Amino acid sequence: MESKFIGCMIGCAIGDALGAAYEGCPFSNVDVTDVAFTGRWTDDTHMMIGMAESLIECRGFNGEHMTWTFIRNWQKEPWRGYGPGPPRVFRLILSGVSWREAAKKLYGGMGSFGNGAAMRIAPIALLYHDKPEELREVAYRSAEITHAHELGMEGAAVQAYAISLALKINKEFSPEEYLKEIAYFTRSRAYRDKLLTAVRLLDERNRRIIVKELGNGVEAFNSVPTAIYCFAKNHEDYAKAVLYAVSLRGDADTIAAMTGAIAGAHHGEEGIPRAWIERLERAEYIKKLARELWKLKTLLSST
Ligand code: AR6
Ligand code: MG
Repeated sequence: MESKFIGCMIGCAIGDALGAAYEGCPFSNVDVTDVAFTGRWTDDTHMMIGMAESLIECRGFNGEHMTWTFIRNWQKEPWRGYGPGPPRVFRLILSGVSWREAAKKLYGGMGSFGNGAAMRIAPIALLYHDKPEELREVAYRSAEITHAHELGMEGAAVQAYAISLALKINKEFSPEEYLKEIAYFTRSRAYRDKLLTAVRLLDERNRRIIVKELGNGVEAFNSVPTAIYCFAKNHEDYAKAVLYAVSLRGDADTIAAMTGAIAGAHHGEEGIPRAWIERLERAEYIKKLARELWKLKTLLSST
């Protein structure tokens, strides 16, 4: 299980870094490779790291602490490619708005439904993987810090649940059952419909149809089901799953980060190409956080 914790966090960062070169590229049915892989990751991994740091320091979820950890990390490296929403939330908090209220002020008072809350969720998925209802609640509360729209929050819970299931996959794995189980977990019709559409598309070879039906955008509902689909379709191999996710273009770094977290949770560190890990920025630090989360999980389970 320790290797799966590492695989999940490293897998997320590698997906992010692989996809970064293709973010926003126009759609093409052509395969992608790792030639442009520099190992440099973006906001997805930066926020995942902040989430892990806060969980470890507080021995569990603490919303205020996590908020300030996100803010401090962003202040140190604001150039990581953040979406427009989170920095606006951070500036509001720095100007005196409560961390509980700031995210609700965005997008005309609706809050954000961007995929930013889902892309960073791996550490929460790992720490709460054996308690689905607590996992859902904590995922919502962590999402709300920057993504107060219910579809943004739901994306985080759906991605967290997809990771938690991937940790437990055994030999009788059925991609169809996997997608259906997540579809039954979600409380949102929008996600359920997409996940059931994903079941129907498992054998579809035309990527244009996948993008048209599931989406490849920055909205959580146009990327979380797509990322889960990329894993379900390519579950036998980590590298195949993330490269497939990148090949859908659009919000490639975030979709591949989410696919990578799920595939890494399933295959563990050993399932990820070593050459990629060696080139990954701050890989040792990310591994250290994953190990500490695993230790914390063991400690919490024994008390
Ligand atoms: N109404 C309309 N559009 C919205 C709404 C809304 N309520 N909420 C979000 N959007 P944001 P993120 C659209 O700004 O989720 C980085 O590249 C809007 O177009 O909250 O953290 C990451 O790597 C908005 O700009 O940021 C990810 O790829 C967009 O969704 C991505 O950005 C993103 O929401 C994550 O961004
Ligand atoms: Mg990014």
